[in-house]
Amino acid sequence: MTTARPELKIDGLIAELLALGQISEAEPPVVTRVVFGEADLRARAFVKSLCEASGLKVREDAVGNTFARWEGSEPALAPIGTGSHIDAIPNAGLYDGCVGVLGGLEAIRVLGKLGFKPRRSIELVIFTAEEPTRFGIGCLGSRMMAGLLTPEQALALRDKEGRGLEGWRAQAGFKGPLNSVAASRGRFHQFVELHIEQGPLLEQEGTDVGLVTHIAAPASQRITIEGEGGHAGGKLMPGRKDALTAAAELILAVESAAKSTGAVDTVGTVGICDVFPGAVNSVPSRVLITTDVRDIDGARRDGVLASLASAYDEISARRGVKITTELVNADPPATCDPAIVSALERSAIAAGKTYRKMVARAYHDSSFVAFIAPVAMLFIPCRGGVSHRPDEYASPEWIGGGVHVLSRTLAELAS
Ligand code: HGY
Ligand code: MN
Ligand code: MN
Repeated sequence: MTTARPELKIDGLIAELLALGQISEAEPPVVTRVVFGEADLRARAFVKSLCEASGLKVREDAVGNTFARWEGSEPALAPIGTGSHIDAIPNAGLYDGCVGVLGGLEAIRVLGKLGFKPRRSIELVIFTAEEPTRFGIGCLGSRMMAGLLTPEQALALRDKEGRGLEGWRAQAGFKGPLNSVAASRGRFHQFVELHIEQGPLLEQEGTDVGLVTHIAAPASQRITIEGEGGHAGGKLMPGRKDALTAAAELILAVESAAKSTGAVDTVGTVGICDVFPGAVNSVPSRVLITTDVRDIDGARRDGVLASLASAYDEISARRGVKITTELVNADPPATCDPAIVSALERSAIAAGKTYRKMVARAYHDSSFVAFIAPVAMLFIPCRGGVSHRPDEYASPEWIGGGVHVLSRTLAELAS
């Protein structure tokens, strides 16, 4: 593999990222792209056209996971995988996931220009629904590939309007039996995901890239609180069973339980709070909240969930409200493969990039690919550590550094 490398010109990549960012359900620069929605389908078509224009063979599976393959000289060997997602939560930015997909494509194009010929095929993957927005569970496509979500479980998923996966995927044009999505161990020989850090460390330290060693363990719940409701004027305070003030105690319990472990790696968030009937002069009778509790230590995270369960029981008894919890997912932390992390380290050194080992606090598709292949992640800085906001930003220099290290790593792994 020649070490000389044309100064990585990634103007094309930046233009592609900006163009992809314009494909949104919201007014740019706000990016909202919920799986199987019109913007998601346009974004998929755009990225697929870039892959085909780069000579990659594109295919999609029954749930829309998309594979763009650069055939190697030994096509029977398990491929090297890279990629991420292009769906985006409401009010998001244009770099989360997309840097890993378009940056992965650019890394492949750079290798092609250098005359590299892969022995193992290289597959760029766009995973379906990394974000939980539509169906409430994250990493739908990679989770199904890993066999951690069965077709039956997937078909039982519903969106807020009660519409299921079957209708959405059919409308998006994805056919075929869902049991064809699950892949066996060894589907990829190795898998590397490029992603923005979604945290402040790399920028604060002025470090070019992060080599991820562990990916945090996410758990999410849907919790319904049912009280009595009633007239805001006529229903006196004594004996009220207000679902929203009870929910407020649950929300604060999530915050204090996450803080109480004393470990900075434990985080707890309530991101959704739907109030019924939602009238100014009606005592809330029902509230739905979602909790998201994470830690890089799975047992510590589970300890938080257990302590919250008893807090909910206490609130329910004291306030006379019914609290129903539904566990959506409780995934283990993922460990990155040391051999791939070492390859990333060699590439960073060869590319003259500073690096540090670190944990991933967001979850990623690699968390689930880890069940069917050795994985590792390569982080680049993002401004202020900001993500899941329209002002999310990664500079061309940061992106170029990530693509440079990724391209060297793919070349090493695919040789
Ligand atoms: O929530 C996450 O960690 C990811 O961005 N979906
Ligand atoms: Mn995200
Ligand atoms: Mn992401």
